[in-house]
Amino acid sequence: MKNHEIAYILYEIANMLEIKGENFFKIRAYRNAAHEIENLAIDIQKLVNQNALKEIDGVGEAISGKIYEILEKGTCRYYEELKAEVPRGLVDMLKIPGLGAKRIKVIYDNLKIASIEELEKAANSKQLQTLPGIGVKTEQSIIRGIQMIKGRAGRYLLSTALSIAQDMVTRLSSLPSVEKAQIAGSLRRKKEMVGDIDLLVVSNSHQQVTESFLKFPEIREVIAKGSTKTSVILELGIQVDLRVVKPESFSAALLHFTGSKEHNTKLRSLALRKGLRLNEYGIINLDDGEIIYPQSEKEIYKELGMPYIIPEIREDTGEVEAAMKDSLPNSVNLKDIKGDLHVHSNWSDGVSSIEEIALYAKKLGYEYIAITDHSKSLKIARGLDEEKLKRQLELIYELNKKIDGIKILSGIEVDILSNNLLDFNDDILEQLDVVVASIHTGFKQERDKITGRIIRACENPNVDIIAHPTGRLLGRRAPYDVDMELVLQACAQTNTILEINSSPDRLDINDKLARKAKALGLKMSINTDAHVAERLNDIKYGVWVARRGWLEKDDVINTLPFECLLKELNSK
Ligand code: DGT
Ligand code: CA
Ligand code: CA
Ligand code: ZN
Repeated sequence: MKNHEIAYILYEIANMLEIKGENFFKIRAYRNAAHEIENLAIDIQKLVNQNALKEIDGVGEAISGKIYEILEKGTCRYYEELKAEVPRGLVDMLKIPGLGAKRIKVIYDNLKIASIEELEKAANSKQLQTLPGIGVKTEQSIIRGIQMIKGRAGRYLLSTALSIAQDMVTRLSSLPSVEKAQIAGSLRRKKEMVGDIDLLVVSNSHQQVTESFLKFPEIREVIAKGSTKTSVILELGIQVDLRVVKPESFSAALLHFTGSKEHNTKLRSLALRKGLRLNEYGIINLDDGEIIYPQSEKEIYKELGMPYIIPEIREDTGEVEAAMKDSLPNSVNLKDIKGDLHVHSNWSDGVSSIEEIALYAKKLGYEYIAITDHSKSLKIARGLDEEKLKRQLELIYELNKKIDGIKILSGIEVDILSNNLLDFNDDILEQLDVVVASIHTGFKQERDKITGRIIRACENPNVDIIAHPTGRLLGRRAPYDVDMELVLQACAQTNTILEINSSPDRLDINDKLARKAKALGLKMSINTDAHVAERLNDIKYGVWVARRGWLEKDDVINTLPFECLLKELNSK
């Protein structure tokens, strides 16, 4: 059990106690303990081993007993009893902004409403405003609150969903009744955020697979159990749809459940024009009613008269038409990447030393790696001043003599200051191999101002790359108000490279912007912005953005061999 899993259960207990109308202090005690555990710097199991659980603020006799129980069994009796007693939907309703436990209880007691869907219907049909303590205004605010969580809830970072899904695929694959298990849906298309996890399993025994699957300990709730599909909600809130298919239908099912729906629809109407019906079981010839079971997705595309289309671009944004004309992109691959041009070391706010980073990059098979620590104004990130940067340059020079098989490029992530200027003068910047410029302050400035700051940076001949151009954090922070059309134009005019930041919560620029940038002839660099050597592995997320943006190897400068890269960086 991880700390956050234990914290989750304690929060849930607090929520259910609140719905039940229990004592305020008791509820607060559970919330406080959950909060402390969530923020603990060490693994809670270690504290237990040292018999030091009660040293956590807010953890007394009662709560520590439950933590022991949870660590041992994955859950505790108290939690299970509460879950049996309090309808799940009521706890979910607590997430609606402006709706507290008291009102939820009033609504439940009077109308027996126990889910957000029912609540939304009741609010829309004006049933809530008649209840004690709830007027027209509250009803309206409940409607807005539901809309808000609907827009946000239910979408998860690709990285989160992928690690859960891969773990499940491994366990499913090891079941004796399972021939093969595979990820489908938007997760296979590598969308930046996904609605749920779609899994496809090949087996001759649907029932055995389903039975074993439902025993997975992280399942909180079963929401549908049919003859072809089982849907569950995990403790973390994410939904998993499991479909079991017969071996002969695997490829047709994979194509179908990978989607997108729009891509499928287009393929199906194309098939019909050829006298074929395409569905999740196979391809039916409408003349003689015979069914073909294709051996691969490629065979299906071939049957429809086109080459294989990679999952990442199956969004019906022109890929089928391009395939018919045999003009699909020759998509960039992970193995094309020869280096990373945006990495932080322990000289600023990173964790790894430059040597560790270089050796890790070498292990990944890279030819080069750029060290781009923060610049002096970014105090919270321990940005480097001119003096420290000079010393770093000397160290990089030495390390390059010492380490074979990888080139370390000197660089900086120079701040684009709120006043339009860069954090370093040109005489400093021109000494570096790579200059990455980015915004870390003044996010709330007006559109013209922010756009102007970035364009000004593009105009500086020493700036090679604009990093995380929109500043968004997925699910947490909207982009700052920047006119990306103008930024793209400025990059095109000044020969400035745009970054695809691979950090899973950034993915900035996104797939759509990448495609636009390519259309303007821009070059991009897929960088990790890693702050610890292992995170150089995040590069795959950036490659997926690039593939979704129809990019080819030539559009990405860090696919170039070392000498060509230097030429490209010096060409501005
Ligand atoms: P998501 O989950 O919102 O991130 O997006 P998807 O694409 O994973 O959507 P999901 O999970 O509802 O369905 C998985 C795939 O199943 C979808 O991409 C295509 C296929 N599919 C689902 N419903 C339909 C449908 O009504 N018609 C067709 N043609 N395909 C469907
Ligand atoms: Ca899905
Ligand atoms: Ca689904
Ligand atoms: Zn950075």
